[in-house]
Amino acid sequence: MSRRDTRLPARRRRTLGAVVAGAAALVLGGCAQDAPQDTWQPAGDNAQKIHDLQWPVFLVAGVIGVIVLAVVAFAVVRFRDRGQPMPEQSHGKPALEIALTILPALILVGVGIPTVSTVFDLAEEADTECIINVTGQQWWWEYDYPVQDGCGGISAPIVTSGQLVIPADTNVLLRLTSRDVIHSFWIPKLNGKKDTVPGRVHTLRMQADEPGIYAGQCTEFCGLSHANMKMEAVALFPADFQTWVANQLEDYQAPAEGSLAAEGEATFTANCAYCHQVNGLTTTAPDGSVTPVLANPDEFVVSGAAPNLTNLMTRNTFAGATWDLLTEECRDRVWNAPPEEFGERYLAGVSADCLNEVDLREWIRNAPAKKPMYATADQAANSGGKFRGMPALGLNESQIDQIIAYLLERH
Ligand code: HEC
Ligand SMILES: [Cu+2]
Repeated sequence: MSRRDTRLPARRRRTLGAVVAGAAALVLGGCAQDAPQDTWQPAGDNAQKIHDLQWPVFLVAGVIGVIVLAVVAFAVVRFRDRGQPMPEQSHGKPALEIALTILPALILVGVGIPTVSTVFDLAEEADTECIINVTGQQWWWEYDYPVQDGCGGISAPIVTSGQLVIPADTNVLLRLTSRDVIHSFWIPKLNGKKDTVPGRVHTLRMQADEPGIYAGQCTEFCGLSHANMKMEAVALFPADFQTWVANQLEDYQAPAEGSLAAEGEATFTANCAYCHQVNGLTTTAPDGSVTPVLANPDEFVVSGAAPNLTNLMTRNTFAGATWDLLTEECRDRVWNAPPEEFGERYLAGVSADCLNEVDLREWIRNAPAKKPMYATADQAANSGGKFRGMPALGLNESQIDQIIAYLLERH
């Protein structure tokens, strides 16, 4: 066999150069874009600790990777079979072997020490200032705030969903569990991920330097609508957080008699309240006796829970933070608010002008058509008559009008 030129022809070299430059532009362009779930843009202490570990490890591993690939490529090209005689066979080079054992061992120790120390730092709980329980279920997250002196003081339990509201610059400890299958909680800009496992409680620290909204996504495949199981952490200055707590704990205000919202209250009580709790909602019997309306989702939903709809319009999103309660314009005003103004805009909640009525209507009309759920009667029959998610309830449009008027009022 004759020796061939190992260099690529000029034209192919140019093509290869263009491909490499194009790929690099794509990768770099991707990094520069606005990426709400970017681990390379930490926004709190815990994410920062992970970041301080990941970039040097990535750098070292990257350099080693490039060197190894280059050496392999060189060996493949330079020593390829050209019919040359067999090279002289040798057995071992002790100096080289020892060096190539010690060097990686040192690199691994160099990576291992900061890794273990970061793992311990992230597991720290002694400095916790605020505790929130987080429960995953198909396909949304519930947050409940137990009574505590932390978080600036919470005098009665608060239960909400979708958006995890936390005080900024505060060490929050999440206690995570699940009501059905394994899910995983991850707000990339604030910390790493943590699985939520039925029957177990795992803890995860959260701290955000600045007020704002931090997006996340369930990261453990959990069934049909796994991709529609998102969450957002909303950080507020501690004073704004106090206002949020006070808003959540406000007494129930019944809609004005004779209003559309009052009809909505009755329609809601009849069609929704057996799954969804609204704190303070009552019914009055003809004899004048007042009974609290208590949800009993245990009987109807596999997970035994449905989102608490008290003050729904203080949230910006619904159904696993998958749809906005705000129109695009109003949403942008909140998401792009400067940190000093963010609290005020978030606490304004969803007004009638800002309501994204299209998605909410579609949801109430036929939730499974919007978000795939095992929520037909047939499918429920396979789960002991219980739904996984919210079934279609067959309401007519004027009933939906009433319910929306009702949900728009603060209760
Ligand atoms: C059989 C129980 C059940 C009934 C009845 C029911 N829902 Fe739901 N609903 C659910 C479940 C479960 C979810 C969570 C689904 C998800 O996000 O994947 C939900 C989610 C919602 C959400 C989103 C809340 C949030 O914070 O994410 C709204 C709004 C809602 N339902 C409104 C209603 C209204 C209005 C009615 C009555 C017309 C109603 N639901 C009846 C079970 C029910
Ligand atoms: Cu999930």
